[in-house]
Amino acid sequence: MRVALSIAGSDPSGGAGIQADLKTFHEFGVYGEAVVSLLTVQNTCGVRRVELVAPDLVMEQLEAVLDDIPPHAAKTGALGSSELIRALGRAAGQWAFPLVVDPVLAGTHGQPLADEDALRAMRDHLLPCASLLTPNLPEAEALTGIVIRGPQELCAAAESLHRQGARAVLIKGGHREGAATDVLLEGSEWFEYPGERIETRHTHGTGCTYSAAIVAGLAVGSPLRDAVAHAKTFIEHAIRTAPGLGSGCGPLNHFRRL
Ligand code: PXL
Repeated sequence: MRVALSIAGSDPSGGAGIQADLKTFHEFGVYGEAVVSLLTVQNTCGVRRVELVAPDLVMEQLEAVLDDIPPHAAKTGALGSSELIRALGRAAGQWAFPLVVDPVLAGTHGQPLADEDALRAMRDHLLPCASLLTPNLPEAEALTGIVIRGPQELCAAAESLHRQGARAVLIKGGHREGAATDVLLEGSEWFEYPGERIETRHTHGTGCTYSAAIVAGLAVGSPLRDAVAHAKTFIEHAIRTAPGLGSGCGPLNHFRRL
């Protein structure tokens, strides 16, 4: 049995955060573990409250899991505080399994899930431990200070994040105009994942689900470029067949075939 771990926030509506990650791990046939970093109070219409879990409590959850059922790959999602991010950075330096860092700065409706200090801590302490960093366009801009207007700036941002220590960088095109094409920089190699733009408001948890699908692929030993390709196919299907739940920005279809 292959094992994947998510260190992320809770979304009680089940579409994003650890709930999305666990559903995705399960769908990929991987045993899922989840360490909770923060609690949101939200539904498909918006986030009403965010409560951070004390960093020492998060680290204790993590130690308990790592002592007993170490994962084959892990991811981080919304982490909240700079203190937790620094503690995770110190721990992650020792890990032998790949770590995907999804540098979540905001929820689906733009509600902040990280402040300026957390952004700096992510850049300085967690990014250098990332086997893969998966920013969307606003996150890539915030982490690099580069305004991304086209492919040239997008590549410059990926190179900058790679220079800052991320072994690979996947910049997601969901926030671009036109096609939702993603670009992967792995070492010195570039890969492009073309994607159709799907017109829908049901995109809640897309980033979480995408990075979880990549982690599941890494947990079963797929090369990164293949894990991203499979995850991209999965996420496109999940968006296209979203069940339309809730009266706001609804969740995806986390089932592979339904
Ligand atoms: O998709 C970003 C995200 C991450 N983590 C939690 C969230 C969201 C988006 O709403 O709720 C817990």
